[in-house]
Amino acid sequence: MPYANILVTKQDGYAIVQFNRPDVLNALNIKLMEELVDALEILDKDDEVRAIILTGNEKAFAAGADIKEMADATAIDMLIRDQFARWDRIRKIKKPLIAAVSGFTLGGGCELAMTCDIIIASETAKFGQPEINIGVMPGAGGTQRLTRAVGKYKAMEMVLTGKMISAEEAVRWGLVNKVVPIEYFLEEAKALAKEIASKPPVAVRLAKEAVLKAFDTTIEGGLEFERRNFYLLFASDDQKEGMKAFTEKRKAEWKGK
Ligand code: DAK
Repeated sequence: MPYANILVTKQDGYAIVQFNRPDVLNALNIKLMEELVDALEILDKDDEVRAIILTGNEKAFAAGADIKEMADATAIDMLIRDQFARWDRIRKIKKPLIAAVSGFTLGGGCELAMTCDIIIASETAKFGQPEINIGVMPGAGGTQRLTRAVGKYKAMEMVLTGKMISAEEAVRWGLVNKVVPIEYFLEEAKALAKEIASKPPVAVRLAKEAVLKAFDTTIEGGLEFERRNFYLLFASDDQKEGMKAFTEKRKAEWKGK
């Protein structure tokens, strides 16, 4: 896949998408976001890929949307360009997304990490929504996903002061799954991706969908949705195989059907 701003690799049943604008701390410009969404949609349909890791480098996951690119825009330019509309397509990706973050994870970078399903951080990761310092506010989920992750008071402090929090605070506040030494953050994410890739793909897909449903429904509606997905899995070959393998005391062989 010939991309200029990201690098895409595949191995062991998962893919890694690495942001590749190191000179500007992986600032997310229009081109990078176009490439990212394109790659994710292709990988989402690729049967060899059962989980996707998004990562940057040791210094930055991403320091936010590219400020220089939008600095002179008027509201009408923003409306007509509608460059941010493609961000919505990332939350429609059906395969599990794992963010492996290190260094600056700010603004749109933090929001992109929060769009993922699991976040693994290096000890050096710094999270923040600093948009307030440049006269704007979070626009890709920072006020919503951050609030659901860390609660109203901490989200309010981060959004209104723009201050960064450390990886250690982030894990304590429930914003990340795990913090590991810098040399292991990608390895840890790969191990997780490999483990998820070894699970029955249809069940993984419906389970992700049901967990995400919890963010936009009542408990009643969510439980109903969960139950339907649970029942639906009894139409899969993998459910028959999984339960048969259990009773026969052997390892299941998944077909992904
Ligand atoms: N945009 C463009 N360039 C950036 C950048 C950014 N966000 N962040 C860093 N850079 C560039 C710097 O300009 C510098 O480039 P040169 O000067 O060398 O050409 C290079 O990266 C290295 O940065 P620094 O020299 O500043 O490095 P330091 O270590 O001194 O400082 C820093 C690191 C991360 C603290 C600092 O660079 C910084 O404060 N960066 C800006 C962080 C920020 O404000 N991020 C939020 C941006 S607004 C939406 C979707 C998304 C968004 C909005 C709406 N919708 C779906 C509607 C997102 C908005 C944002 O993210």
